[in-house]
Amino acid sequence: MHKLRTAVIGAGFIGPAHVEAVRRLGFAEVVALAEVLPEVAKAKAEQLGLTRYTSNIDEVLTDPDIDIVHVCTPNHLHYPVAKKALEAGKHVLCEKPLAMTSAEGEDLVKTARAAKKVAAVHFNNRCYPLTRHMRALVETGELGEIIVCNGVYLQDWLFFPTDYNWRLEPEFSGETRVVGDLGSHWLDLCEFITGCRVKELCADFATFIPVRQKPKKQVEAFAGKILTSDDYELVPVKTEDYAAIMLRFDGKARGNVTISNVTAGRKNYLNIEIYGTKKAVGWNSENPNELWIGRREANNEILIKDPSLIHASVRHFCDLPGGHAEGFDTAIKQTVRRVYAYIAADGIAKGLPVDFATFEDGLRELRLCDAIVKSARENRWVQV
Ligand code: SOE
Repeated sequence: MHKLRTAVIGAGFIGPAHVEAVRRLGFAEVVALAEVLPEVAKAKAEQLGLTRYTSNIDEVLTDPDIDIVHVCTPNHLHYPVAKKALEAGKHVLCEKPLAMTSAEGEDLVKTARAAKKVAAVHFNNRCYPLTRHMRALVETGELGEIIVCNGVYLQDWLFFPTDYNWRLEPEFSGETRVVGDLGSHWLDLCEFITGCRVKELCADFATFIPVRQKPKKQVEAFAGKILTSDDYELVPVKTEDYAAIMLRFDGKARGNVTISNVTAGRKNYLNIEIYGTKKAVGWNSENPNELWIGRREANNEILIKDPSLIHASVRHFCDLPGGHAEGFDTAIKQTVRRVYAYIAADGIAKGLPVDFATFEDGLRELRLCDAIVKSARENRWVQV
């Protein structure tokens, strides 16, 4: 079989990380990069050593030589690009959130089923060795019955009124900001680890910076921190800087999560703590090679990521021995590897089990986001 051939659409913060992840697999190659602005397409392609680049997205979506399309654009393009790619017979790996609305998400799920193509969503936090270990501890009953799921997803890259990015604009980002961008990760991870499903929730939103100074040139996620330009215009902010959500799951579990990108000092801090009737576990994305294990009757422990120490069933999520840190980029590689292995094995035709987040999982997050927005607007508990 030939190497799988990939086109990456969108070359902002995450697109280059996808390019690198595909290259690390060995059985696939990135053959094209597409980006809306021609000068950005050219500059990014040169940086990444890609010879084929274009600002005509349709040209790569319909190219018969491309097998897989990675959708790494701003959110508003996820739906049209993923849909067109599926209809052109491509497999798709789409960044989260899957779409701008649940209706778009439903249509993408239908389109993927009809196309019989692999349709994956990039929830990379599922693919750290220690988040998989947490899941294995739940599945084997070692935590007991889950009673409390608690956490945060905090960042500070929009802390100043001069910090700006397309994620602040609902036309590009969607109705929510931190909930769709960060909450979707936390909620997906929580349901994935625990197997508990949120059935009701109550949300509180705040926008602490109601007016921002928008730079007159384009700024990527996180990059505004080093911007020196004083060429700004004042714009009102329509989406939330902060959300706090109380959760009731099916079964006994209760939980809460706080999400923000205006919290000083927290760079990209997803923290999740799962408390069971036997013991507890806690993990965070800024220190992903350590897992806290909490007990009542004995000392607490720190488990260091090490293939010889983590659950045997998830050992294959470690590529390196203990003491050799694996991080954000490795989790992306692990996700991409599983999607590509499934494609290479003809997983749909053979009915193989999937080991990555699908468009159905992406739709689940969109529905949770809808319920969260409704709850915050109506100031009440909402059923999912
Ligand atoms: C920006 O908030 C962002 O890049 C998210 O869009 C990603 O999904 C997250 O991994 C890191 O932060």
